[in-house]
Amino acid sequence: MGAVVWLFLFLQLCNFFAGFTVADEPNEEVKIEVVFLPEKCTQKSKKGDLMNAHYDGYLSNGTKFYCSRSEKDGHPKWFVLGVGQVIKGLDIGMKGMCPGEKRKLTIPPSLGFGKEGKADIVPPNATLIFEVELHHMSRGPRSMEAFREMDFDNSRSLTKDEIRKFLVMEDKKGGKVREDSFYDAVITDVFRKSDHNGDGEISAKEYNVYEHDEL
Ligand SMILES: [Ca+2]
Ligand SMILES: [Ca+2]
Repeated sequence: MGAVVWLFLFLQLCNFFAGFTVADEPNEEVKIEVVFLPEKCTQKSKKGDLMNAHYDGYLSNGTKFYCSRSEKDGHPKWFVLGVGQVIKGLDIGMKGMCPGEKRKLTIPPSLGFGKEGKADIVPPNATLIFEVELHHMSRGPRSMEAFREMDFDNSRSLTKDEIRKFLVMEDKKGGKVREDSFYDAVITDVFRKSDHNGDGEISAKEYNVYEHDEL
């Protein structure tokens, strides 16, 4: 459970592809090919899940334009599925996956970077091919269960001290407590992104931004 909260915090630091929006074009679909399916597949990804995955992106001529394995020491990427943190084609194409599964996704321009493309990386109107591998997933990082675990005094809001206490506690369990400056940086970043009214606490409402986002 504590891990989920950590993921929430890391997620705040990791917003790859965030903010790209594309027009809905319902007749264009993501083509999904399952490349590898583990024997055991009891849990399937759904909207709001926290995903930890590798994804390599290619243009249709085979040029690799993105490789999660060569960035950030090759750590798989964290993102929340289905809420626009990645391009729409990935949000759609990575639903219903189980941990360990590999897929090849062919994403039309309208569900990728559209007419504009992306700077010098993806040309306009490009069809994208992604090879994705889901390593791990968990319930959404913004679950209220995670919130309650951090809200030590049950005040329905989180102070910096509560979050710090929680992180240190989790790290103690894991056997490696880090420098104060590390926690300071994480907490500052979390508050910058989540404390919308700037009152120095993260309320339940500020925390759980996805609660009303379900279809
Ligand atoms: Ca509290
Ligand atoms: Ca607040």
